[in-house]
Amino acid sequence: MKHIVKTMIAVLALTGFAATSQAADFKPRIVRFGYGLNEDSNQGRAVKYFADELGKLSGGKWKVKGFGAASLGSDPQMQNALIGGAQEMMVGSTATLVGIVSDFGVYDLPFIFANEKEADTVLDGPFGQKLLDSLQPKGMVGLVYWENGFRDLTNSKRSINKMEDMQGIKLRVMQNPVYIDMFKGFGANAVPLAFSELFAALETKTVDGQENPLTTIESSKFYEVQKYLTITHHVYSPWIVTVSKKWYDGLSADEKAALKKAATDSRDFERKDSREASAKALTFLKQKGMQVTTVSEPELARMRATTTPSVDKFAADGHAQVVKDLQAELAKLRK
Ligand code: KDG
Repeated sequence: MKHIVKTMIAVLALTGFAATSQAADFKPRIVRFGYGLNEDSNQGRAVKYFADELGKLSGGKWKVKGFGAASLGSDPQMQNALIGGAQEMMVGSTATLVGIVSDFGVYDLPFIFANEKEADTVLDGPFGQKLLDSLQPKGMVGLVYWENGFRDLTNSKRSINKMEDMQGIKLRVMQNPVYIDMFKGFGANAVPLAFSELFAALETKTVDGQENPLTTIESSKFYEVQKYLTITHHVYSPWIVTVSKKWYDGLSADEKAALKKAATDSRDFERKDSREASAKALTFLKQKGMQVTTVSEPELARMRATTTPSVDKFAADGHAQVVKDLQAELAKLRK
């Protein structure tokens, strides 16, 4: 009798197991995940984390392949590949999305977020979700935001301690009107250029400087071609993880749930990893010989005052509501 009972328990367990694995509806898939930074960067490490996580959640049926260093193209080129269904996934800057949904320019407004906590709360809350959702009619699905980080200045010509020191500096900026207006307001000669072309432009002195978070300055080895680093934290820059809507619409409910879970888990991993890497980057860059200055609070206040026209121009260009909504979210946080 005992033998029969044991056999029945084994059969039930196996049936139950089989039912569970059949309930999880995953097809074998290859997912091409493109990104712009090097594999050995906060962005590359998070793509690998995401790939490992989704491999586990799909029972090994999904193979996520990371393509770094803009090997699948620049951010705008990858965005078009997702919209056309030629590529499944990418992570890039929200700043390069303004050609698809111009309201994303709100995240480029200078001195908007005071710290990472504010950024996390707004990006992961209803305000950030509304912008993620605005991509769907355009052929992309926004999953989550990762952290690019607070941006600082580097250049090869001189130490920058005040706005006037930027006069005449050919400064590469992202291909985005808010950045162009902001740095023109500081007195620099703003040169919009794709990230994938930036190192070569710095090396050949086509441009004198650029602005990016410390983690990017380190992982992209800008310290090899830039002598001066100025800590300004002038913008908090998000990355955004997106998928092709053409591809996404063909996924099962289980596959969509696993994709979202892996994306959310990778967001939390990436932010922690980025902040740890950022805390170490300044020491590393000093050891690599960069001359570091930090702009004083009074000088930052002067810089902030000159950015008002660029903020007003962005609002006047049909973005008054999104600016108002973001300022309302921040006011709630700061009560
Ligand atoms: O994929 C890399 C870029 O999207 C990102 O690093 C953008 O900060 C950026 C820059 O300066 O282009």
